[in-house]
Amino acid sequence: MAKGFELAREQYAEWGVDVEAALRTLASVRVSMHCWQGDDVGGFEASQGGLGGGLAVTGNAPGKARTIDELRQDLEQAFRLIPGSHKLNLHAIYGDFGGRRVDRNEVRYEHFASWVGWCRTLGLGLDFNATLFSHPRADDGWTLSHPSEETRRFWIEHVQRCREIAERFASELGERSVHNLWIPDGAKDDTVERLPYRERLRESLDAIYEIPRTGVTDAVESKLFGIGSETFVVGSHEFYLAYALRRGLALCLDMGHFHPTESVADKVSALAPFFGELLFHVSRGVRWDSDHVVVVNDDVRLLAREIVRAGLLGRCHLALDYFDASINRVAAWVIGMRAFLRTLLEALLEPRARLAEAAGFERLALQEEAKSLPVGLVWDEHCERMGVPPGAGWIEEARAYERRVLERRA
Ligand code: RNT
Ligand code: ZN
Repeated sequence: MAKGFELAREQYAEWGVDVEAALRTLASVRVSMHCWQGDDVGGFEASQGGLGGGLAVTGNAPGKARTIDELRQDLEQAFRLIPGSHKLNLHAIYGDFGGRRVDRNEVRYEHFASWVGWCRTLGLGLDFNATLFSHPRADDGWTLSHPSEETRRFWIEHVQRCREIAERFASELGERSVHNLWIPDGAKDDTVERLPYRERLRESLDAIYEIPRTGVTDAVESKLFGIGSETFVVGSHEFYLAYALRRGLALCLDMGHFHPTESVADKVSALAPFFGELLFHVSRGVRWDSDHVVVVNDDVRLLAREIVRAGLLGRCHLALDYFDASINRVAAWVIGMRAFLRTLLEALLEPRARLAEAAGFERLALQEEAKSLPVGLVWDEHCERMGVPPGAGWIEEARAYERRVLERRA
């Protein structure tokens, strides 16, 4: 055990914090890592028309995974540098389609069976997302709220099948599978009609969630605006908040999907009295983009702290959601996962009892003093115990992988 860690443990003990307990809790947290950072939300469908739904990935770092094997190789490398045991978050376009054209309303468990086997070997859980973008039937900007009944039916069928697949994930792996639904529906300019779109979305959702799926947490994700849906988003926060409550679904809060000064952290305790489960898309909004690589910043810190303070780790599903093609994609995963886990550790190490007891100026003063407690030393110890490089030690390995594998994918 490193000397630094022992000192840190003593220092935390003086503040009334049990470092070993914090480390045990951290080791039990399973974060869902998004597959789509590995290939710029491309997926493996036989016919690809490019990224849609107002999502944009910028950058051209070498080594984007082009096949399922390359993506798995990259994921394995990332997980070797991330402490703990986690989950993989798949989108429906990432099936093992074997080069065959499988339309969205035809996806079946068989197309994902090889992912389940792969996850089982690595001890990973598996979450799922229906994909309602990057498809000719979504090109005009509408899916589940589409004026055409035929188009709505097509997408309803897709999501129903995805929930079935998630149910199978859960039973195969013996761990709950989160199925999250985000749709791009919205308009660049005034549609004149708003209510009909929302009524149609509500009807589509009623059809989708009619049959309960065992072991599946169904979540719905709102958005403030997207590229091309600046004026109107059908699935807004209020819409899904109301729908999820009425229907008993989980709510997904993406940190990049709210007004910049709105605190997602504050929503935790506002929603917890009404929701059994919540899903967070941990992300970083920068100007118009909602999906920059996660780093340790105040937004993430406050969110982690709120979840931990309220004792809600067991009811919150934590997933990453961002895509950056301007840097090494494997490193982008590692940076985000390590940053988020380190933030959770910081929250777990907060001298909660001591701060809660303090009155008047003392609480603020102690909060400030607590900011210089040695989280980094505890984090390094956690990495060592989990068998991954501590500190900046992982960077060399990521570089080597870049040279050995990524740069050779031309
Ligand atoms: C889009 C949503 C959604 C997607 C992924 C790919 O704004 O955040 O979660 O990022 O489903
Ligand atoms: Zn999201």
